[in-house]
Amino acid sequence: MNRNRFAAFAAGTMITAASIGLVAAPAEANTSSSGCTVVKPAGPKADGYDSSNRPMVKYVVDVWCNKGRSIRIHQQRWEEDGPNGRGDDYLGEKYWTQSFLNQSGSVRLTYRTLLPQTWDSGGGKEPNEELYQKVQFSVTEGLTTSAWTPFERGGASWIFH
Ligand SMILES: [Ca+2]
Ligand SMILES: [Ca+2]
Repeated sequence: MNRNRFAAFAAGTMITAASIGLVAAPAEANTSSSGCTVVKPAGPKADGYDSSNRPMVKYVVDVWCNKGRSIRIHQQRWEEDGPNGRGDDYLGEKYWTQSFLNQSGSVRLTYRTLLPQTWDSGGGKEPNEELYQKVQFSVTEGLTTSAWTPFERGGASWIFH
């Protein structure tokens, strides 16, 4: 390898290492249990308007399971008032069940709903909502069903009215 080719090789190696670092960091925040993984839940995104012109938001939960698993997912939706979760507004919950009996795979679960109007800790109407979701799950394989994982809380999205 001549000097120029080596320099190009070394630069390419460094870029690869940096890329791996960027990819690995969020993966550590995922939750895995009993052959399934749920990606750390993201904050919802603004998602257009309903037929009455009210703003909508969309929540996404990404799930991956090994073959032979059935997963039950429990989502709670909250609005942040803080600090440390005290005074946060509970907005609702949803359950999904997905089966991966014949092959491993992934699925993206979505839930679209109205942007809520909540109150801040001082009793005023919020000009923007800080929305987040918490997700836990349980996995069934054959006759065995795992305990629910602890809730994993995602980051909050600021969505303006
Ligand atoms: Ca708030
Ligand atoms: Ca609030």
